[in-house]
Amino acid sequence: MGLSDDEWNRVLGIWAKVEPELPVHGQEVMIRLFQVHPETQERFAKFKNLKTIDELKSSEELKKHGTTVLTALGRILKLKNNHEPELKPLAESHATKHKIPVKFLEFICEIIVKVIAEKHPSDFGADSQAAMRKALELFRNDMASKYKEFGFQG
Ligand code: ZNH
Repeated sequence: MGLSDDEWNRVLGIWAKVEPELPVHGQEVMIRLFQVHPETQERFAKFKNLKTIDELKSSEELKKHGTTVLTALGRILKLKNNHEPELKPLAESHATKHKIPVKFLEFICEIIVKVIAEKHPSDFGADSQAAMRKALELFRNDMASKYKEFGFQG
């Protein structure tokens, strides 16, 4: 199910506030993902040995990866319902190379909403949060159907 113009405006409006500090948001999202769902950290050869919160916080690589993830997500969001060309290579690598279950995508999406809500309490009210959840659900659903095309059940 698609989003209305008003919903897309809300999604892209808050994203414009996230963008100037993408690395800070990305780092927080990754650390939170690993802390709340430790099984996700195991999927990263390059991060699974970071044990303590201090190690996670001081890893420049982790910050860089968080930035990569949110940059890719931002590109997809900005394409609204026409994200297929941007989504396809991501679905392919996550299905065939990284093998990341859809459940893990759900985890990270929920954390993204929470991190944005904490960092932008006055700009990300209930309606905007609902719109963002809807956009992320669209992203996940389309990732899941592409996964199947690549032979990964997710
Ligand atoms: Zn991911 C990688 C995005 C989620 C895991 N990723 C990546 C990249 C990007 C991304 C852009 C680079 C390129 C390729 O493709 O490879 N992700 C993303 C996004 C999301 C995600 C947008 C959502 C939102 N991931 C995820 C999750 C997980 C993952 C959830 C798990 C758990 N990734 C991953 C891995 C990798 C990636 C493992 C590889 C890393 C290295 O470098 O090693």
